[in-house]
Amino acid sequence: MQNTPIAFITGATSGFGQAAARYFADKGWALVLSGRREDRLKALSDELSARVPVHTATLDVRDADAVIDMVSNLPEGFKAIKALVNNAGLALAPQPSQDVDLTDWHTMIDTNIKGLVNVTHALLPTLIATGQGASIINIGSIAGQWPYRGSHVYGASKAFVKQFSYNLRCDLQGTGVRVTDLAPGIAETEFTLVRTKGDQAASDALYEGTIPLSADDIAEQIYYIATLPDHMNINRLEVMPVRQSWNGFHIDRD
Ligand code: NDP
Ligand code: 8X3
Repeated sequence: MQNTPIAFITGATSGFGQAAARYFADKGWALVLSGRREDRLKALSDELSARVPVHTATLDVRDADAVIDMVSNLPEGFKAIKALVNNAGLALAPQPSQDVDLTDWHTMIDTNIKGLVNVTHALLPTLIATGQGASIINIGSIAGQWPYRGSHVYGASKAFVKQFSYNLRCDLQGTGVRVTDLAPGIAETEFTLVRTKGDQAASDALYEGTIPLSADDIAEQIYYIATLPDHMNINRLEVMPVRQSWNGFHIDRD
């Protein structure tokens, strides 16, 4: 246990976070896993804890006090975090800005921006203490770089993730802690089900007839970033499926 590296993964109840938990467990890492759905955390812990040490905590990343409490009370053996995977996040409201409820914008800001900041702030002292070889892997998105209709606050929140990652790197210069903005394109998870508020047909239609990224594809990239030689930092890694590329500009005509 002494030399077992520990990964702290938010949003481990589904999609990328869950796949990353499995991937890191396969490689022998100890895990601190969080998310709001307790039953899923328990199931994942039951699955993985026979192989590696696992600590789970039901956590809403929007609750700054709860984040501080959880991080301050990590049990012995789970304190020396080596990789923070800031993955918890969501998109809501695929319709244009003018048709979106303000509460949906607030939820994305509170989760994707404030939640990520809450967790990062709580774990920075730990990561700096780990020093050389520690990583913060922030899950951004292609939406943080490329505009498209219906992306509004979601894409803007991921642009925050990108710039925050770069700025953190400046402040962490000399500590050995790496920071990466991992920016995936379309990937089949529960993401679109959440974005459409439970419209399974819309989710199925989005992924139908193409080959999106899988959660396992992204888990592999997360692990790759976390295990690079200590002197290397990938600043931003944008990954799309081959069958996704950019759209053209829209021109309004008479
Ligand atoms: P999923 O919906 O499958 O997983 C999202 C995870 O985030 C869940 O585990 C969920 O857990 C957690 N989460 C959401 N809100 C909160 C919260 N307030 N507090 C704690 N945990 C929360 O989607 P993905 O795996 O696809 O998404 C993971 C990340 O990847 C997100 O940041 C997303 O924006 C990003 N992304 C996704 C892409 C895609 O196409 N799928 C592409 C690019 C980026 P619970 O509900 O149990 O709290
Ligand atoms: C979401 C990626 O391709 O749906 O982060 O815009 S995409």
